[in-house]
Formats: sequence, structure tokens, C-alpha cells
Amino acid sequence: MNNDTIFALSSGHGKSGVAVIRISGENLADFAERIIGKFGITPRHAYFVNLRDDAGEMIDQCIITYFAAPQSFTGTDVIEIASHGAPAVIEKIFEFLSGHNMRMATPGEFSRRAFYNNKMDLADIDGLAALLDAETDVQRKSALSSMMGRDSKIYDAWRRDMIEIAAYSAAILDYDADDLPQNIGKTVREKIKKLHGEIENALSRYAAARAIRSGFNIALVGEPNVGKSSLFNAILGSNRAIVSSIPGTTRDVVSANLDIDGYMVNIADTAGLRDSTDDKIEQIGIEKTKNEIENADMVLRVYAEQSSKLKVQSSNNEIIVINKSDLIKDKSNKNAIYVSAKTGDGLDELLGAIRTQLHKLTDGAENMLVINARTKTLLESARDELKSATNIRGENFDLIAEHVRAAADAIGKILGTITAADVMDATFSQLCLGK
Ligand SMILES: Nc1nc2c(ncn2[C@@H]2O[C@H](COP(=O)(O)OP(=O)(O)OP(=O)(O)O)[C@@H](O)[C@H]2O)c(=O)[nH]1
Ligand SMILES: [Mg+2]
Repeated sequence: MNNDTIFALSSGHGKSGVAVIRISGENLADFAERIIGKFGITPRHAYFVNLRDDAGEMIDQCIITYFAAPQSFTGTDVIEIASHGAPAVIEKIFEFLSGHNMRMATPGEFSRRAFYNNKMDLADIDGLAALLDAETDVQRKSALSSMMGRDSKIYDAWRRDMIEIAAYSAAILDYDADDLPQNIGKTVREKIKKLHGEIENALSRYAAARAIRSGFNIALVGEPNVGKSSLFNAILGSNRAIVSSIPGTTRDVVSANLDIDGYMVNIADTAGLRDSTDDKIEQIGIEKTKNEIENADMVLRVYAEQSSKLKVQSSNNEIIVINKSDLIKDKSNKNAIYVSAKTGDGLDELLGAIRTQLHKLTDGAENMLVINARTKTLLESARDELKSATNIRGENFDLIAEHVRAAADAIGKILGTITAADVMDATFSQLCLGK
């Protein structure tokens, strides 16, 4: 890591009431006193300042706060300048700072310093990245606890257990049986199994965790003309998709985001599914629909009163919807939800069913580890090493120790306790400038 003095805009880009420019470096007290215009400044105290450039010309009225190391976000000295959020002001401050032997930070460079100064581990930084991306309340909560160390605690406990198990396994070979606790071999095996189960369980919630982070995919599918596009528009409350009485109207996938109970939902209207069509474009649309079903976390299978094949049994992540209820007399199918996109009847019930399904899919997942592509690979590798350890029969405790140690290393990489350049780059590059 370098000791350069770096700066960046930490608040959002574009016109805003206030912009926050953050500076990190060594021995910034003198510079802070120079710009605040006062000797003996108090750290973590907000000063109202007429900020002037080196020629004495005023740049802006600002609030300036100085944070003395190590009590700062990065663990280095930090100065935060809160100026007016005009692009011209920000530009002028950047120019002024550049003239003082400072340079623009690279993306994620502030967090990188926080990591090196032991302010955050990599799991916390993954949480921070997720928090900066959060668009809904559930995403916010989940990411916040991850950033505040919930995930690190879990990983850390796993890793300690693994290191202890590996040490015990090695001891079995090195010491006389009389000097060791009774049944130590059995205890070791049981502990490995338990850890394996815990990691497997965390991984099985990956789909839910991913969905919380990037949104749940819901696909509206069914035969042509059953009213999928009409329902899509009714759910969104806006005329997004084309509706017509001609079967095969929708050809491309039309999708939109909405927030249901704090969950980010991506809902997709698809081309009607039918077995035979001569229309080349419709055929491509049908292929796209099949793709959409595969990627969906939840499928709304839509029928209409005149649908040819009505399926009664719904599968796990499927909701059966019978549309055009305004034209139906017999509404006796207990497995289906009757709606009318035309009158709005039953829409509340349908949204209720989607909500219930969302809660079922995510049951407790907001309290689970924030798993991203990086942590997933490492968790899988830890799980596989533990599995290999449980498969070893007999007295091969040296081999068992080796696998458990490898599992501990994988978890260490999640935290950054064990560093690998590629892991680090992947972690910090997900952050934007100024973080
Ligand atoms: N009476 C009645 N008509 C409806 C209802 N929903 C849709 N329709 C009509 O059914 C026809 C087909 O509607 P769409 O929404 O285009 O159907 P779709 O399933 O998207 O059709 P494709 O895109 O061709 O697969 C249109 O004429 C709609 O006005 C409803 O609840 N009641
Ligand atoms: Mg349609």
C-alpha cells in the first residue's frame, strides 16, 4: 500500500445540496489547520470555513472536519470537506488539492486503506458494497448487518473451529492415545460433519441471498391471449406492454422493477407459449420465454376461462392464476387465484400470494450471510474440503487435518486474513470512487 495523500468525491455525482470530498493521508493536521485557518484544531469537530485557494481567492463556504488517525474510516488521517454540491465548486476544490501534492483516489482505494489498517475485513467490505447498492429496505438491512461484522463473526468462528480441529487431528498422530482426551477421533469427525452442514446450509440459501441483493425474477407465462400483458400492466399500474385481442401479441420479454414489501422484484411479461406457430419472430419469443422460466425465482402461470389445458397442481415456486374472472361463473378451483385484469378483481389477492411466496423464499435470509460470487466460490471450496475430510476412513488423521486446514484457508480468504492479490482486486473493484 502507498502513503500518498488521496482525495475523492464521496457523495454522489451531479448537482446536489452538499458534496462531501474526502482526503486520506499521513500527517494531515497541518493542512487541516491551514484550510480551517486556525491553530490547535480539535479532531472530529465540524468547522465552518471560508475555504480559500493559495492566492487567497475564496472557493466556497464549507464545513470541514479533521479525523486524526486511527479514528477515521480508513485508519489514516482524514479530512472531510462538505462544500456546496455544484460541479464547479467540486472541480475548483479538486484543482486546489491537486496543487498540494495530493492525487485522485482510485475506485475502492479508501476501503483498501481501511482494510490494511484493520478497520474492516473483506466480508465487511462486501457488506459495504452491498449497502451502497441497496435499493430496498430488506437489501439495506441485510447489507448493513453484514458491513457491521455479522458475517465476519460467523466466518471467524468457523475458521477457528477448523484450525482447532486440524490441530487435534494432527495431535492424534503425534501423541500417545493415553495423553489425549477419550474418543478424540470421534469428536473430530463429528465436529467436521457439523461444520460441513452449517456451510452447506448457508450455501443453500444463496439463491435467496442473491435474490435479495439483485432482485427476484418473476415471470408471467401462459398460452397466447390469456391476458398476461394485461395483468402485467395491472400489477404495475401502468400501460407498459401492448395488449390486443390478437394471439401472439407479445413477442419480446418486457420487464419492469417494483418494490414489494421491501423486496426488489423484477417482473417479466413473456410471449404466449404455444406448440406450433409459423411465425419466425414468435418462435424466437417462445424460446426467450422458456429461458425466462428457467431463470425465474417465481412463475405466475396464467390461464383464462377458455384456456385449453388447465393445470391444477402448482409446483413449488409457481402460482396458478386464472384471468378474465369477469367472464367466469364457476370459480371453484382451490389451487388457483381468480383475477380480472380488466376490472381489477382479485389483484390484491394475487399480490398477497406473491408476498407470501417471497417471504417463504427468503425465510430468514435477510439474517443470512451476504454471499456474492467471490464468497460463494470460497464457501464451496471449504464445503468440498470438509466433505473430503468426512470421507476419509480409518486412522488417516494427517489427511483429515490437511483437508480441514484447506477449508480454514478458504474461509480465511473470505475474510482477507489470508490474502491473494486476485481476491483483493475483486473485492475493492466493486466499490465506486470515494469509498
Ligand atoms: N374480459 C376480459 N378480457 C381480458 C382480461 N384480460 C385481458 N383481456 C383481453 O384479452 C385479450 C388478450 O390480452 P393480452 O393481455 O394481450 O394477452 P396476452 O396473454 O399478453 O397475449 P399474448 O401476448 O398474445 O400472448 C385482450 O383483448 C384483452 O383486452 C380480463 O380480465 N377480462
Ligand atoms: Mg402479451
